[in-house]
Amino acid sequence: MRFLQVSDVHLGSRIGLSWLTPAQCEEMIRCVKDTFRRAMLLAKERQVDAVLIPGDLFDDESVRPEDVSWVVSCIREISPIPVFIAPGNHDPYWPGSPYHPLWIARYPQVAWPANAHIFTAPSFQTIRSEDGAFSVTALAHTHAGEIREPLLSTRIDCGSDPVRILMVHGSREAPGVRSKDKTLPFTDDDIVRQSVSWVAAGHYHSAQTFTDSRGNPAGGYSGCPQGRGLDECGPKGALVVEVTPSGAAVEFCEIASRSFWKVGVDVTGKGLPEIMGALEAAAEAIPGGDLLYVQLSGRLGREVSLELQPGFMADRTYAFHCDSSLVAPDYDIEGLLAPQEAEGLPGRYVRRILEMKNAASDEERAGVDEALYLGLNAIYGKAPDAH
Ligand SMILES: [Mn+2]
Repeated sequence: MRFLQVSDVHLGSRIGLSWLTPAQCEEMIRCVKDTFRRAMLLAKERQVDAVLIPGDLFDDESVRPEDVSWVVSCIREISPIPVFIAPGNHDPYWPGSPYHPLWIARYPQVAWPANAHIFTAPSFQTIRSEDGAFSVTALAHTHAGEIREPLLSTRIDCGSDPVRILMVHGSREAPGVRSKDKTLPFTDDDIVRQSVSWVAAGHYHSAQTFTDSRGNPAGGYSGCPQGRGLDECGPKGALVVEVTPSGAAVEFCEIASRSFWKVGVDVTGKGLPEIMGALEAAAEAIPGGDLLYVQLSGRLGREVSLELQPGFMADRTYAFHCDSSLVAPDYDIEGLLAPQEAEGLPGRYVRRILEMKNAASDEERAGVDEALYLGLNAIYGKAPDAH
């Protein structure tokens, strides 16, 4: 059996990033919609037995009816492939939600197709496939608040079909995994306890897979399929999960229309041509048509101007921004030690600080260096973001 797993689309998100133009923000909102359709088309292309959506398909209940219609039409387009939706903490099932009969009554143009199976109960329920080959068990978040109870700490009844899928919109707690908006927490032991074929998890926006005690894939997050900002950088997509009697195999499929990338460049000791070379190399390393944000850091030579040509990188990226707010100016320390500088304030300051540095212990030296630059910044009236 083959499944496509996609979650955390957050359709209807507002995207307002200060480093993008309003038109680029609009385009990224469009990309979120496009990507959902790409996910559905991938499901059709890969001839999956079902699509699994473990939560946060919509960003919140203010989603526009036309956006819900879009989702509905994309799901109808892949009929009869069943699409299982478990509402998450962003799109909980309650009267304000686009899954609810009261909402649908207000917007009769939105009719969920027969192949959409939406979980609506706050406790785990199981839906069996028509042919009895597999079942999907899930619950619906019914409010935007967190679910504190570790509901997976006891074994959930997932029926006895040969292939059993459990969908959960919650926070995996494991060493090195940072939990945002912790809700419905579970551990890897909780996953193993369920004894199901695959746990389709949503809520985290980065793809990750977790394994059972023998190292076999037991479940995973697809992450969000389309990044919406710098906290959602890199390749984004969906999972194609193949379940066989010997276990599950997972494939991450990139489907994002445009990806965000954030790259750091240290300008210390570099001239403008070298800095531009580093920016070009950063753009070279990512697919054309993506969004690149470069964070410059380090000390910039006083003679170097960071003026980039208007439209620089416009042919290689969809959006490009070079952030120099962390760049500090560099100083000609040798020059300030020259005899002709000996009487001036900067010269006297540098000489005195370097005397202190020579007398300092190894641990103190970094602090003395910092004092050197802070003092020179003050003398020259330079803030770190003066460039
Ligand atoms: Mn969530």
